[in-house]
Amino acid sequence: MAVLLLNGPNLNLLGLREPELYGHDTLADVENRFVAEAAALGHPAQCFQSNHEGALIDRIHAARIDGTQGIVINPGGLTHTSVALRDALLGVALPFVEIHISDVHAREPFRHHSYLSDVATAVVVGQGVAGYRSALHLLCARLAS
Ligand code: CA2
Repeated sequence: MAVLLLNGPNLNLLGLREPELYGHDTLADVENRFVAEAAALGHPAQCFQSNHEGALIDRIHAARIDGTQGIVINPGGLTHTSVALRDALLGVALPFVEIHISDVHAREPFRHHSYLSDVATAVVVGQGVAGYRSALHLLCARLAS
């Protein structure tokens, strides 16, 4: 059962800017660990990052027919704005876990609302990049249930 890691706008800057908020690991570090951890759990994994809402939506649509069984997604700032991303995830009807590196509830009020959380299998916030591993485990538990 293949899993997909999606990262949204600006997450390509991981490890390069704002380490106090997002840590020192790069996106490549996060993706490599995700693929290795997924393999250890018996799941092939693919990773995709884009700064473009439409490209993320296209990748979610492709997941419907490429064997993907579940998605871990950090939608970045689109979390707080995108009905279209919500519609895409609901449209493909794949289970997904939402992850945020920072504690969005301890930040600006506009980060407190997510267009995805109420339809997510689980939401992980504020664990730093270790949250990607937690999100993967939550997704795999859902896939095994
Ligand atoms: O905490 C998270 O993971 C966020 O999804 C990150 C988004 C932010 O808009 C959300 O409210 C919470 C921002 C991603 C920006 O990523 C950067 C990483 C390193 C340096 C600069 C930006």
